[in-house]
Amino acid sequence: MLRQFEEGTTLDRFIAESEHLHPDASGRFSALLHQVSLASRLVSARVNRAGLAGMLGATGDVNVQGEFVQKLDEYANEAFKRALEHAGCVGAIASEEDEGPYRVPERFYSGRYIFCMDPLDGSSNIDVNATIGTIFCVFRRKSEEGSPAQMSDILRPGTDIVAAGYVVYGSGTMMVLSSGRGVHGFTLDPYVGEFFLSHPDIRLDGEGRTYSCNEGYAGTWPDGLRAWVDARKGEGMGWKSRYIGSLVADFHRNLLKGGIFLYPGSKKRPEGKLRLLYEAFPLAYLVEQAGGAASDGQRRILDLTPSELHARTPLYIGEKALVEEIVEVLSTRE
Ligand code: P6P
Repeated sequence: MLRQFEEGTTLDRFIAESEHLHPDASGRFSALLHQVSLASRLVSARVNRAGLAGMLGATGDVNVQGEFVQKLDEYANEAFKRALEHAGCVGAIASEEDEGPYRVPERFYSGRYIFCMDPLDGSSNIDVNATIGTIFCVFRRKSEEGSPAQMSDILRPGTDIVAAGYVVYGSGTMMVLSSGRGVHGFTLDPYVGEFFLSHPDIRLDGEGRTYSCNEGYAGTWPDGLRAWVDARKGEGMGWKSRYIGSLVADFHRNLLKGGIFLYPGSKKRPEGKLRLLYEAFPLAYLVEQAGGAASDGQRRILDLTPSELHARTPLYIGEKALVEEIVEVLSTRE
């Protein structure tokens, strides 16, 4: 579909053309994407002024994760919830920042979609001006729209995802999105306030030679994984190590340039650190749409179902052949 588009197509046009592909479309999904675009532009403007607007630093609160809430975390969480709740398209929003699901208030229509998000991933990097981002995925609810959304609408297998994306707030702001027909990147022109198609049909070509992991924890990894990473450091192996410590930034680099991102579990924390519902799921959906793979070390990420809203998972994601190599290594570890 997008091949008809010259680069420079707007996100709005992409949304409209996507809707035309679904004859029975009600426009609710388009409304959801428009509101995500609005919230992303609000957060982008705030992130880019954070230093000046006194938005750096912590609020003094601690969130459900036990992490210090950064002012921008809170702002982003509110921006996406306010933008979505009245649009008649979502029934509930599951957010990293909230203990439980945010059900749409009764004064608004409880729509047909469930929106799961990490509103501002990587926020521990805010004060050092490192790239951060919003990560999200969308389910179509199983319960009757118009009624209060249920937990069973939210705790679903990743294979039920109907769309996913992220917004990376870096040197520029870019939204990377898929609703099942490939992965497409839209770059924000802050002077126009519009996202323009800059990266149509992003594909992983299997040539990546970058591994991305926090080697400070190598002592806690499964032995086989440590050996795999060490083997890539050999003279003339042609591998690079890149790790920003912001999942959305590390993933975005690997999606555009190839490679693999590794966040293993450890003996102390076998489930790892990253969240399944609103970090691993969205990126796994995107990477598979781009021809890559995502595993928890044994199982395909999208085949998993979260046991609770903030369930964690180990994450190995990127070039398909590299993920398969890692899974093989981990399956034969002593
Ligand atoms: P570590 C950021 O805090 C985050 O949640 C992800 O964005 C990132 O990939 C990970 O944690 C970094 O964790 O343990 O390497 O600092």
